Amino acid sequence: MQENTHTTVHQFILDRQNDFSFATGELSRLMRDIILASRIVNRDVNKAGLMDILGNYGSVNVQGEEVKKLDVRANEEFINALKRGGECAAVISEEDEETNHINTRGAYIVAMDPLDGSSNIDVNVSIGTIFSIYRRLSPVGSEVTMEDCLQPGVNQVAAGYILYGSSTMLVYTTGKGVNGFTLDLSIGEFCLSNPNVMTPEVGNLYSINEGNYQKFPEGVKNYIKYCQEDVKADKRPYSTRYIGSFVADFHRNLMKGGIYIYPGTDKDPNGKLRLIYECNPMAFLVEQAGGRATDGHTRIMELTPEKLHQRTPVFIGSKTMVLKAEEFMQAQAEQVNGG
Ligand code: AHM
Ligand code: MG
Repeated sequence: MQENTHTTVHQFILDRQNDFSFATGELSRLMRDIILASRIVNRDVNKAGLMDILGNYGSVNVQGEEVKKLDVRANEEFINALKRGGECAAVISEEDEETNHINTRGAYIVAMDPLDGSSNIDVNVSIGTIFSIYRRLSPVGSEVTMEDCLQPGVNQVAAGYILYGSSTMLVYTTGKGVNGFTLDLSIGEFCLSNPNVMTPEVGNLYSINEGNYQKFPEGVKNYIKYCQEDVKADKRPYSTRYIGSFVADFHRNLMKGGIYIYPGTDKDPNGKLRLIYECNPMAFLVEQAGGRATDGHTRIMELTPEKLHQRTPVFIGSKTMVLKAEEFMQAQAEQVNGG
């Protein structure tokens, strides 16, 4: 029989335990809990059409059982795994308005979007889970405070995503580079497939919902024009690629080189994506892979959250491309201030 020589994610974490900011094994156990829940969610995602879990939350299936939307169910799976594990003090989730207080003896705060890309869930298009881990600021054993939950992204000790795509992948960082693992269904383990991921300095993909073009700030409109110009020397015009699932769009651009933008508009100056559990974890990952993430002016990870579900504009991806988009935003700001 052929020997399986793949490194599983658990082996990888054990080997790298000293890389963790806190080498006590707690963070490894927290990762173990997240990974377990992601495998359960992966199973549900793969069988979604057969499980009465597509569609709207609140309805009742033919057996008279309550039908749970897949994102609600994923939220429960992650929270249950984190409750069982004991290392997590509280969870901030896109699915819950308030913080979930889990265990006062836990040392970590987990922020997550259990299943991002909800518009794609029912139509079999890639979706993902995004997670971010902070060490709590208040003493272990006490109640978790709002200050624990509203930490800036620079305080993250780990972050990552699970992409439920043509294969299922886990990509994460603990601040020492980015590594990617592919779920091998035959053994039920994530195995190292993409060690030391670095994103290209520049790519030729731009990802933005251009249906909103009329509402975009001038700086973004001008950057899109720049992307579309015919300049062979720097691979322009770039190609548009937009799935509408942040994890899938981010992952493709991370691997191939590109920029993802969800800008603010006059009506929604903070855009759509959430700072704590969507933008900060991706910003941590992209920076660790050599890329850049800003709100058009300021580094995402230096923004101070004021509320749990705060939104922020986001420009994220290959460094040179994000810097160029910022130049256009800066030019717009100068024009406004000058005039
Ligand atoms: P969600 O958290 O409700 O799923 O919304 C986040 C999603 C992202 O995955 C995606 O990039 C974006 O919203 C797409 O929004 P739009 O349809 O406005 O382009
Ligand atoms: Mg989301």
